[in-house]
Amino acid sequence: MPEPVNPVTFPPSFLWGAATSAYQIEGAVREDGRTPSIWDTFSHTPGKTSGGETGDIAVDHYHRYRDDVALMADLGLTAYRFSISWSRVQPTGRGPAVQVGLDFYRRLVDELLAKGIKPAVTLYHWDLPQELEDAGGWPERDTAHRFAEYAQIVGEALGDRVENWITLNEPWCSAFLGYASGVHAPGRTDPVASLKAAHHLNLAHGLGASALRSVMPARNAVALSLNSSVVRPLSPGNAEDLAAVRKIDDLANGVFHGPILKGAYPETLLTATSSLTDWSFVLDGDLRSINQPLDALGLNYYTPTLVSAADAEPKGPRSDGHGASDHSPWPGADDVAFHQTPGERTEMGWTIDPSGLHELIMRYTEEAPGLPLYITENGAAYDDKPDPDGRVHDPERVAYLHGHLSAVRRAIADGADVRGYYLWSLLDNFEWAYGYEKRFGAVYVDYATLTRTPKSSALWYGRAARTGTLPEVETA
Ligand code: IFM
Repeated sequence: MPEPVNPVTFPPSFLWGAATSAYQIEGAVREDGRTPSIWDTFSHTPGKTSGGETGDIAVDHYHRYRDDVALMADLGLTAYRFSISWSRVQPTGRGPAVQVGLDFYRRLVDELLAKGIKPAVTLYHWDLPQELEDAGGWPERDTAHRFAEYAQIVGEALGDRVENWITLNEPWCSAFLGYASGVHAPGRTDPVASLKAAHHLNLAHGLGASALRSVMPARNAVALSLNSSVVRPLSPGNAEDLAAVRKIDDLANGVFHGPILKGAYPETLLTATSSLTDWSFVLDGDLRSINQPLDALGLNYYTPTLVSAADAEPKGPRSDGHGASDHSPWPGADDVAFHQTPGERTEMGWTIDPSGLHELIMRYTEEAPGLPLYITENGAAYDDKPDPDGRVHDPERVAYLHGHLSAVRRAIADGADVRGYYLWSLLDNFEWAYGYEKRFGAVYVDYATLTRTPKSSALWYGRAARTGTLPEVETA
């Protein structure tokens, strides 16, 4: 008889982490030789972010990192995923490194290790040095080679003390929100450029993974984080809706996991985009470079995507949750309509559905057997406000975390090898085109004073981290 599984207790080695990214929290954008990234340029362009907000100060983590690490340690977190600002380390995106830039990350890592928190480094979380964008950006092949050089520099500097590495975060957003719908930096709206960008991001991942491995101890793990979509049909029995699912699944998932995990782009993707490009930018040997063995895969999950054939429903504004633009982030998919999944939603308008996380984990467990998985992002934005006594009570986020962590636990019981979970996000921060309007943090930040106050979700999550068991959730 198999052992009965305690539904809320996790394996002892499970990592309980939180995640952030450089541009969203660091600030100090003009200090110590850092030059503008595409997000500095974009956020300073009128009309691109809510209220014209920028990451100039963000939550000033660059100066307050010691306190932020102490906060994580007090909560009881065992892991922290952060990203490196390429423009701090290699201001022009090429050439020698700036030691003072690397020193900031060395100090951060040392502080984490001293407090028993395992660091996970993301090399690229959307902030391309502006000079590389001026030279063509991700649609330009050379950017992948520049990324490999940068990966090697960071691997040499931190490879002795950081075991967990992520090359790219959510390359889908970099390629399709950055170059097709234009709601993210650099704000271009060219579908062909977005497909080239996707390929060069894949190439950057492959070349970057090899570069890291050439300079790091073999024990270190190299992964990437995909915002793999769980795509569902409006009418499961309708063949046209199922074709729409195939198309969006290829554009959201297959375009990355095809070459990375299987060494080929899906034939259905090549066909669906054939009126836009013949993919001749994929050169001989690229797929071999991209298809590096991975040590782990990072999955970022927030909400499922619901689609149908476009003529099944009257055409309305696209509701795929990726921001308003007249330009679609889905090249070659004008015949697909997006629908709001029914159910309760977070402040982003994203439907809460933990079953999607379970489905995603089981999909990769089947498609990439033996590959350890991490949930490298999951969380929710709510309109949090301090009570008169200064405490921040966020029971909706506690319920969200409980639901999604329970889904992870169920997947582990179903045979998935999930090694850790990183809550998005440690702190309220700059939510890209939404500016500071959406609060994803487990820790509340007062943007006027930059003081940090752990919300009740942070305390709840800290208890989970310390005990390895999900505490009960308050019911209203
Ligand atoms: O804030 C972002 C993060 O930078 C990437 N993944 C999704 C989060 C919430 O939108």
